[in-house]
Amino acid sequence: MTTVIKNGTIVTADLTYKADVLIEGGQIIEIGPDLKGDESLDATGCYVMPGGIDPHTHLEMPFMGTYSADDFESGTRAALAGGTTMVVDFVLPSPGEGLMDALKKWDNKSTRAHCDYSFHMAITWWDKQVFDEMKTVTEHGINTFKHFMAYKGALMVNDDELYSSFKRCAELGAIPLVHAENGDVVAELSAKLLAEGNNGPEGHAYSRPPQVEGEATNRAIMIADMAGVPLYVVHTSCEESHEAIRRAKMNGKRVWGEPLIQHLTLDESEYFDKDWDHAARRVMSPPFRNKQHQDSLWAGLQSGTLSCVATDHCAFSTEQKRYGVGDFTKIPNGTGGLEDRMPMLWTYGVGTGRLTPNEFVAVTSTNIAKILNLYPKKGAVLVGADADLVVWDPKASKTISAKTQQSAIDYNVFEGKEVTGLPRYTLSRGVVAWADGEIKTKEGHGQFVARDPGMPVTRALSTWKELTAPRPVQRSGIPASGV
Ligand code: DUC
Ligand code: ZN
Ligand code: ZN
Ligand code: ZN
Repeated sequence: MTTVIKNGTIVTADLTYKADVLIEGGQIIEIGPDLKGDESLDATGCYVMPGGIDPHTHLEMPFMGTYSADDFESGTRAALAGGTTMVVDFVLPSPGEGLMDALKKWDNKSTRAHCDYSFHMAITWWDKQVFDEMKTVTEHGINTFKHFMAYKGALMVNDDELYSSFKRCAELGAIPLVHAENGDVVAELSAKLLAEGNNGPEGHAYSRPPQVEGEATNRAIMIADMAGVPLYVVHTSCEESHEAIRRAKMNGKRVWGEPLIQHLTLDESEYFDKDWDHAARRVMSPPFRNKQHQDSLWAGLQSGTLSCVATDHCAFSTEQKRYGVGDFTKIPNGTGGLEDRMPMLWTYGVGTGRLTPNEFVAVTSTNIAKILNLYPKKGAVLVGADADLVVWDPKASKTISAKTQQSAIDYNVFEGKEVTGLPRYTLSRGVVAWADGEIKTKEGHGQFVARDPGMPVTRALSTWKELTAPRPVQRSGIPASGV
C-alpha cells in the first residue's frame, strides 16, 4: 500500500519547493512531481514538513508526591493533534534506584504511545552502580543523561557528581543535559519567603530569579568543558542563561539551549494579581519571566544561539496543584504544551515574522534530530526517512481551549489564545494519525526509537591544549634558578 501527499509545498530546515511525497512501509520512497499512490492526501495550500519532535516531556512521571497527569496515551495523542510525531521522555530513577530498573518501568508505560518516542536517562544519584549502568543504558539506545542542579534533597546532584557523570558521558559518546538552577539558593530563598508568610504561588517565581539559572548554566558549561563533553541546557528561560550559552558558543564550545514555548509566549504577569488556581496552574521551573527575557529567547532562536523549542510537558490537574495551598513549595511543578507547541510557535514566530518557515522546521524538528542522533531517520523529508510528516495548513485557525484539548487535565495555560497554522494531517510512519480533528491511530502504534551514542566529540582547541599539555611541576619554597 502506497500513500501519496499531493499538491503541497515541502518545507525543510533548508529548502522550500513544490513536490509530491510517496510513502510505503512507513518510509518516504519518492519525492517529485505528479506521483501516484493507492491512497492520496490533498495538501493544496499546505506545507509538508517533518513532524515535530518534542525533546522534553514528562509523561506519567512520579514527581512531588504525585504522578504527572498525561500518560503516554493522552500525551502522545496531544502531540499528534499538534503536529508533533515524536517525543523524548525522561526516565527518572528515584535516588538509590537502578537505572535499568527505572528503564523497565518506562518501557512498560510507553507501550501505550500513539507516536514514536525515545528516552533520556536522569542521573539522580551517584555511585559505582550508576557509573556501570550508564554504559548498559547507552547499549539500550539512550545516549543522553539528564542532571538536575535543583530540587535539593530530592533529585539534585552536586558538582562532584556532575563532574563524574559528565566525564562518564564523554567516555561513552553520550550528551549530558542539565536542568540548570542553583538548588541551594532556591532552597534558601524558598525557606525565607515561607518564613515571611509569602506562601502563595507567586513565591515560587520569587524563589527562582534569573540569577539562579544563569549561575547554574555557566557552572554546568564550565564543568562540561573540563570533562571534555558537549552540553544540552534544557528549558533556557532567561537572558542570564542564554548569555552563558552564547559566550560558550563563541568560545568554540558545543553547548545547546532549549527554550520552551511557554517561556517564549507567557510572562510573569501570570503569577501576580491572579487568583490562586490561575497562578498555581502556571507554576513550573524555571518560572515564567518578563518581556525582556522573552525577547532574548526569540533573538536566540533567530540568531541560532538557541537551538530548539520544547514543552517540558509535565501536566498536573487543578486538584493536584492544590496540594500546595499554604505552601508554594508543594505545588507540583509543571505545565502542559504538547498539543500547542507547533501552532503557538507558528503563530507567534512565523506569523509575526520572527522566524521563517524553514527556521520553524529547524527548531521544532531538524536541529533536535541532529543533536539527539536521530537524523535523518527523523527530522527530514528525504527518501529513506521515516514518514513522520505534518501537512500544515498555514491559514487554519482555532482558539486554544481545555474543552477541546487531548490532554487529560482540566485547563490549558494557553486558554483563549488564537492560533493560525494547524496540522491538516499528521502522519506517524506513513499512517495518518490525525485528520479531521480526530486521532486515527490506536494506542500502541508508537515505537521506541533507539539512539546510538554519537561520535566522540573533538574538543574546542582552547581548552584541549590546556587540559592535555604536560604541566610543569612547581616546587613551592624553592627559588627559581638564576635569582
Ligand atoms: N520543571 C517542571 O516544571 N516540571 C518538571 C520538572 C522540571 O524541571
Ligand atoms: Zn537488555
Ligand atoms: Zn527541568
Ligand atoms: Zn523537564
